[in-house]
Amino acid sequence: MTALSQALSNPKPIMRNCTIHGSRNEVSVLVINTGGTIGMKSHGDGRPIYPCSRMSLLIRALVSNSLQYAEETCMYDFYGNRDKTLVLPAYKDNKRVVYTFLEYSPLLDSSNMTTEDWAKIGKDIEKNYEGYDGFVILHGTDTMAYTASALSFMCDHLGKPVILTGSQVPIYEIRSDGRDNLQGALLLAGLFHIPEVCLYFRNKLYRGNRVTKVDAGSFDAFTSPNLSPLANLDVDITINWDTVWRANRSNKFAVNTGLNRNVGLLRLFPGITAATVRSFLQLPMEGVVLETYGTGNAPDNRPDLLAEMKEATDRGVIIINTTQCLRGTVSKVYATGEVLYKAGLLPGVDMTPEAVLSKLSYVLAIEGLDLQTKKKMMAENLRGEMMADLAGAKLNLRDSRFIQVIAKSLSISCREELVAIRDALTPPLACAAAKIGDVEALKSIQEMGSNLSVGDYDGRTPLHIAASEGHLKVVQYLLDQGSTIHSQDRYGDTPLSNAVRFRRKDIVMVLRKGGAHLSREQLAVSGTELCSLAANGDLDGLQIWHLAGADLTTPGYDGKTALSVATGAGKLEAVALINLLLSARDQDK
Ligand code: ASN
Repeated sequence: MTALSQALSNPKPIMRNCTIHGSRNEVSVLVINTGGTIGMKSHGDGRPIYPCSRMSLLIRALVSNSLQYAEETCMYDFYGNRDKTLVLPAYKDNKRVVYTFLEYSPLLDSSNMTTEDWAKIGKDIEKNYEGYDGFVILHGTDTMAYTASALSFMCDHLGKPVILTGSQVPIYEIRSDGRDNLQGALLLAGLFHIPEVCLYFRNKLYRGNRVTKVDAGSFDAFTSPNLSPLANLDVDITINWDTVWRANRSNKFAVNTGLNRNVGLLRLFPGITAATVRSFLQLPMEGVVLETYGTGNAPDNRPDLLAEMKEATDRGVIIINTTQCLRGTVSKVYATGEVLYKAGLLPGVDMTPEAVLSKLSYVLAIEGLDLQTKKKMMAENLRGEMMADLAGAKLNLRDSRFIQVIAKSLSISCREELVAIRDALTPPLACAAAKIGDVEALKSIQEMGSNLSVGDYDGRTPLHIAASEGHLKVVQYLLDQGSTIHSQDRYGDTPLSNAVRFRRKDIVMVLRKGGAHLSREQLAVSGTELCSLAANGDLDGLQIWHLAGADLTTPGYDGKTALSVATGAGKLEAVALINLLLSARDQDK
């Protein structure tokens, strides 16, 4: 028997300590190895280093401490991939990250990456989305910022961490940064609910569409010039939760692989000719990132250049004005900037060139949109790629009567202390508002700048509580605000498993629409649960498990199915319901 068939026929692995109510001591991360220096090796004879396959086996030798645990516990991942599955030493709360490699062939130096490779990565995340808690993409550093930006736009309604990392020195060499980078990315992807496409490098987690590679020879290869890191991995791990971007969760996660390749980057320089600009803007060009000077300025004494740009924007080419400076934003302070907008360009605010290019590629590929809508999308903040328009959205801690009174009684007036009070007080307040179904209270708490995804002392978030209590409007509001849909409380429960337990059908449906799913551990015990519901003729229970995504044909611990149990127990209504649900499912297929 092969390891794979053995694992599939005897799935004792990482499901062993988990039930729908039980806590999970292991979280799982899929590592997609696309190539890059991190997995390269040297021939030892002066020839260039080359991408080396079977990384999971080679890494085993580097992580023998956790190998023993993997051997003892007979570790496999969901699909029974034993050879490709490894485990990190336990972290806080005794949690371990189990990680499985999916290795591409050929492994690429990232200079060879194309839009097809981005689509492949996106599709693999989509295919494996429900089987893992997070994703790490191993990637070369040279074009990592482009891939991270592109994935951020391709991933719609993302609810789990997708973290790109790599290294400057191969992981098999003695002074490699690869081990730390991989380990940090795994911890973050497995243990923290940061539902973004990110890039982790040298102890810092960045938003993927905010980074740029700035150093070819330093371990500090990346920077995020206009947004502070989402997390710092120093002695302690500090997550800047206020900065984390949360996508709206009213729909399921999906990956858009359509990307328009008729886009380009043009860097302005003194003396550039109108002929160069004209030939660059020729058909089939549809979207251009123009890198201009300072705050987005170009010569206003060159009508020939401006005429070329105007002619192109009139034809429908979208040209975005960005700055050549590493840091800062474009604005209209100078006449030399204003002329560009008169020529039909759009401001790129503080986006990196990598982000604008991939945003153009994504927006231009969306079918059925007119030019105006595409331009509007380019000006909007779609994935946290640009500075938000802060007008009217100021942190109004002092407006909150409640916080004000407490601050006054504690003689507190400085902003830092007010923020500390807010962060200490608002999570339980938000949970209390969710418990009584008070959407208005939640809105005010959010207006104070609070994070509605933070849990109470048991890790129960407002979404867990509203789902348990059956407050549909609160659930919908929280999902619209991007609350974390997959978070688990200390008992391993998610909002969906709470809604199942408390029989909230409407909420199960809304959560499922937003991409919530039972974990593989919960699915593994679902057969036994369904049999017991069938034995009791519990129609409601059967229906709700079905709505939550359980397969009614999953056998229970003794191999019997819910249908055979209901038949044996003479529960005719249950038999009829199961048959009805199964035939409806078959018709949907
Ligand atoms: N050339 C390599 C790549 O981008 C550089 C690296 O990964 N450090 O694949």
